[in-house]
Amino acid sequence: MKNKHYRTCTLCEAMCGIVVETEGRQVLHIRGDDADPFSRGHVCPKAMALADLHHDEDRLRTPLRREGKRFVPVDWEQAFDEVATRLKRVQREHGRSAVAVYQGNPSVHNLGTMLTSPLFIRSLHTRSRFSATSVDQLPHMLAAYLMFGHQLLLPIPDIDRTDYMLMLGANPAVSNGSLMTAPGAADRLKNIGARGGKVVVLDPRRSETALLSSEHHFIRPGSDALFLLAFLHSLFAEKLVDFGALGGFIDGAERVAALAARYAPARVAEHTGIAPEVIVRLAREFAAAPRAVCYGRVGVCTQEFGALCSWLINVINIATGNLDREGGAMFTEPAIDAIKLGGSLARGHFATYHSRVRKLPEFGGELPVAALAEEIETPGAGQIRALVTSAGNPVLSTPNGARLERALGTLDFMVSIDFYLNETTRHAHIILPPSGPLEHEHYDLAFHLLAVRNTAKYSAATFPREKNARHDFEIFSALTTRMSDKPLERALAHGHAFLLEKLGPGRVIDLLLRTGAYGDRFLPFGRGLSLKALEKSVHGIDLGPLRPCLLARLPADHRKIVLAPEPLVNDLARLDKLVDARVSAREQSLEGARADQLVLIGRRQLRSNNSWLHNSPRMIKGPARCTLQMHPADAAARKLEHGARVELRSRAGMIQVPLEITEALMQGVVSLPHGFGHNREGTAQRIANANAGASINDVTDESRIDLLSGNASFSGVPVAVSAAPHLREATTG
Ligand SMILES: Nc1nc2c(c(=O)[nH]1)N[C@H]1C(S)=C(S)[C@@H](COP(=O)(O)OP(=O)(O)OC[C@H]3O[C@@H](n4cnc5c(=O)[nH]c(N)nc54)[C@H](O)[C@@H]3O)O[C@H]1N2
Ligand SMILES: Nc1nc2c(c(=O)[nH]1)N[C@H]1C(S)=C(S)[C@@H](COP(=O)(O)OP(=O)(O)OC[C@H]3O[C@@H](n4cnc5c(=O)[nH]c(N)nc54)[C@H](O)[C@@H]3O)O[C@H]1N2
Ligand code: SF4
Ligand SMILES: [Mo]
Repeated sequence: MKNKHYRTCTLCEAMCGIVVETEGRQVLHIRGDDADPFSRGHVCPKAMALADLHHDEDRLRTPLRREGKRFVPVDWEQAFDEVATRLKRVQREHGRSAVAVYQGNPSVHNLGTMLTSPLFIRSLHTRSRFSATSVDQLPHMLAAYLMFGHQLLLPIPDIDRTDYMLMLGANPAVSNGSLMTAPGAADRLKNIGARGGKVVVLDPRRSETALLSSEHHFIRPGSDALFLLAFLHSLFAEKLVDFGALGGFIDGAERVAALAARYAPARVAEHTGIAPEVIVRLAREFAAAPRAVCYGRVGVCTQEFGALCSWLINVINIATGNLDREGGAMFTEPAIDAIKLGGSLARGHFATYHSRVRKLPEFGGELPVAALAEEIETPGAGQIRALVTSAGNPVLSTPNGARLERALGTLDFMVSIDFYLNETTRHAHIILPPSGPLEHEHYDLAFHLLAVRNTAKYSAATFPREKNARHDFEIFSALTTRMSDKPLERALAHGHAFLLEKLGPGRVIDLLLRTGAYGDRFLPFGRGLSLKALEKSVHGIDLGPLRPCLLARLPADHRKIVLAPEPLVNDLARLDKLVDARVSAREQSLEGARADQLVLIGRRQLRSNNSWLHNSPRMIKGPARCTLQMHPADAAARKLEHGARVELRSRAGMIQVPLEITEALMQGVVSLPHGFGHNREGTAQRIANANAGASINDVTDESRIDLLSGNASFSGVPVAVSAAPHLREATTG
């Protein structure tokens, strides 16, 4: 029998409503749900990948245990027991922190994982915690923590009501928006222009978003903090600063004014590649716009001054009265509010301890993943000897993945919770494959918090999980109960597991919805939200546009916005070194370094989801996309031709890729997508293996990070490019 299921796509942050047409266990088709009040029918090509993923014969369906070079199926209980026994053995012999955890990006798109992985991690009592946060949005969270007193108080651009959007290092036309859940972001951007507003994009590449914008400027990779400081300089110098309604709640305005005074547009022009008069004009336009917002994403986070950028973007919004104001950068009031629920525990902390080898700061209890390899390799007390990965592929997604990969091979024990045998999980001794995205219910705990409207939506499972399958939450519960030794912990773990297994995550959502801001509070005829209400409204419920609410959302002991947090102010010295001093060759990345050197940036693609949709026939079809883009002048200087195979070398490593010559790139900059490199022996993703490409993270550098936050710095890696010598194989394989 044919059926229609309404649900939310969980592949990216956009939360598009989809209609999944099924027959038996087959997915016939997936399309956008026109009746979803938030996404209004929008989907991107990736939605269909959910069907491919569901049917993928390479998707693992039973636990695997490595024996020599082979993986053999084992049953679940045996696998759980062995994982617990071996993790405990490592901890007994080498201490609790000898077991590390890495949680990847899909964790936050998985309700069961969100509800159960924290308890599992607690049961490990380890300081060796890592996640994709430190290759992504960590600087924004740090800025929020230092300025607003809570790591989750992330300002969201009010894209539907703004008149002026200044965007740095983001490409929502492809990514569909990030820390800005806005399904159909490209249309929303076009609407800004259509209502007489302006979108200005700063990007070293004329991106798909730049093509939709009113104005685009090339900016040198890693120089955004200088641009933002000069922009602030202009605001102060021209007396355009107006804090608006938040005026009485700001600490440190004079300090920021004094700091900005040091960065005249002329001083930064050479470094940023943006003329002083352009900076001054943009500042004037921004201040004059009735409603304006400055927004920056991955391109400004994953660079050497990521935290400074995140801070300065907030400062610009605040100094022009655009924070917490309609059309500016706003805060959400979600139906299930992690900020309220998490209490003081969720606020975060910073640098309360440091990594063992490089002394990098923790943030919110996690260490920067750029330090994972060295923590495995370096002997001594606290050395990592075992690793749990869940929903992550750090071999392809973290800087110098090749080094990490070598380190993984030396672990005493590794377990991966993942449904693919890929570049990372092939190193595991045990792989625990969870059910697929269509086989479990869903409520977005993370992305309603980051959405441009307040909305709520619940999706029932499209298919029941197969009999012998386990959901992520069942895997975590099984491991937590086995790892919890202390009586109280054990009781808690068993209670938690029992409740979730008996009731399912949906009941937890019900409780949280009903007691939340829009809840029915369990009143018999209450009209508020409950699971039942959401089950009836299969397309989701719109709870209205964002409203000014920051003052009510600030933690009780943090009544003021800290405009000039000490750690950020102090970090300016590091930036100044680059502007003023003669700097060593490696530090010259802002200036393109040596004449033969180029700097590398990434390039997200519409039919790709970080490293893991390349086994979908529909996603990988078409011309090869793992190409190195280069400006014609840079190609001519190296006598390189379009389509030639080139060798890309950095301090960290070397790869070979085909060259694509294009004027879309700033001179001196080259661009390569991430998530490829499926040529590793022993992986089992046939379509991805046949379209392997090379991994950019074999050349990105774990020693180049944002020193303040510890975030990876993928943008601006110095590289040399030359014609590939014939018959030489890529280094990895
Ligand atoms: N199709 C697709 N969608 C995705 C993903 C995917 O892999 N594929 N991934 C999802 C994830 S996990 C995330 S976090 C989001 C990310 O969402 P976005 O941040 O919007 O995506 P990116 O394409 O990484 O955009 C970064 C932009 O920064 C530019 N850039 C690079 N270096 C610099 C620099 O130094 N300064 C400036 N100003 N710009 C720079 C790049 O050219 C690029 O255009 O996308 C999500 N959506
Ligand atoms: N050079 C460079 N590197 C980058 C970036 C960049 O722009 N440039 N972007 C960075 C960013 S923003 C991010 S978020 C990271 C992503 O980094 P990661 O999260 O480490 O990597 P992914 O490629 O997202 O891998 C996700 C894994 O989760 C598995 N998976 C998918 N769904 C589920 C599920 O429901 N349960 C479980 N258990 N497993 C699941 C997939 O099979 C896959 O193996 O990459 C980062 N790396
Ligand atoms: S934009 Fe994101 S949420 Fe929407 S269909 Fe594409 S992958 Fe799914
Ligand atoms: Mo990400």
